[in-house]
Amino acid sequence: MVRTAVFSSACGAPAPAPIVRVVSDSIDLDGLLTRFRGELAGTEDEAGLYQLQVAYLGKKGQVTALSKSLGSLAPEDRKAAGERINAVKRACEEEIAARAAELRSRARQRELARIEDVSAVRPRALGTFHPITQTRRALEQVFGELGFDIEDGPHVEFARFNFDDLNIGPDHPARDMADTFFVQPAAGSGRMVDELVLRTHTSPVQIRTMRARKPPIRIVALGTVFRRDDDATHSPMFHQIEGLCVDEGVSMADLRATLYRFVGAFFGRELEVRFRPSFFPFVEPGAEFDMQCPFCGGSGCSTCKSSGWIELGGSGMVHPAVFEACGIDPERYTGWAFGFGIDRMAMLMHQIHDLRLMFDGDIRFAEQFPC
Ligand code: FA5
Repeated sequence: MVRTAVFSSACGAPAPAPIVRVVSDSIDLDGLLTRFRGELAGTEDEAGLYQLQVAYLGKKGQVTALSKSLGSLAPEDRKAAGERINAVKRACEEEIAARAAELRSRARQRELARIEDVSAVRPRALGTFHPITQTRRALEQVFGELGFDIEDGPHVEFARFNFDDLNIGPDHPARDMADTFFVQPAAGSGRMVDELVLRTHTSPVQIRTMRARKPPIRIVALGTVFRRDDDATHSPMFHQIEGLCVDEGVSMADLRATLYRFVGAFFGRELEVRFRPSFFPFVEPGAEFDMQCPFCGGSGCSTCKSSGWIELGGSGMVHPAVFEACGIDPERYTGWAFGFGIDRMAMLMHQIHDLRLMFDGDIRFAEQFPC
């Protein structure tokens, strides 16, 4: 029997409009469910599903409204009505979830159909770091582990920091136009500027560091430098690493021990280090330093040209004139510095014989050095 009991307010006043007949028959609940299913079948995307969910199960949704109206039923009818409304609610929830899964699956099928042969998709080639970047990072890591801070400096540098404060006087050949790229101040700027150059080495970072910090200092600076050079082993743009240590009582023995520790950690085996007297205006005494060849261990091979040694770079004790230019007392402090080419180190490690290959930008070259 269809009882057309309409929900009414608890105080007995007539309800504003019939909501649905739920008591003891299922006509309107069935009708609601039928309507819901019709709308669900016509829903083709996630946004539509969401709207449907709100319309039926949301705070102001049709099913929720029925639940809220239970209080207006006769007490003996409430339990049965509540169970039936809950069953409808569960059915709506389950069917929405099933439809969502169906829509997702269909979307995936469409996507797979679009790609004709999944196995024919070629994996995208991953890039690698340039061998110079790889070498630079490895150097940073080793010196970081040895307790050095990493410092940086600008590529366009004051001639004073690049030359004068490093005890490189006005007549030094490095200051010649044939060796150095000079930077012109903007025409008509009317400003008095110090002479600017593209830094020819990383040694001006020594000056910047000692002007900014008081000893103890233990830093490395890695970066790009520029010189008017161009052949198979010299590039106009290349990379150097600079090391600087300043403190009381620092000696050349500390420098040798540090370089020894560095090559051992970098090449993963014990290698001797040796000095050969040399001249750099900013150190006294100055020395070139070599390491035992990491490929033959010193017995002689084609890489070390049968000498057993590989030349690495320049080094020495910081010149008192450099300390004075930076406001550091040379009576109290001593220090050492070293510098060498990162590109040459990368060439050595990868047995590359022409430096220009590094800068040609040929992807086939770069691909040979996966990291
Ligand atoms: C210097 O540049 C000094 N500033 C190094 C130094 C630092 C000495 C601290 C003492 C104390 P040199 O001009 O020799 O030194 O260059 C150092 C290294 O840079 C060389 O051994 C070489 O490996 C590399 N190099 C120099 N010129 C080029 C170039 N044109 N292309 C590639 N690498 C180069």
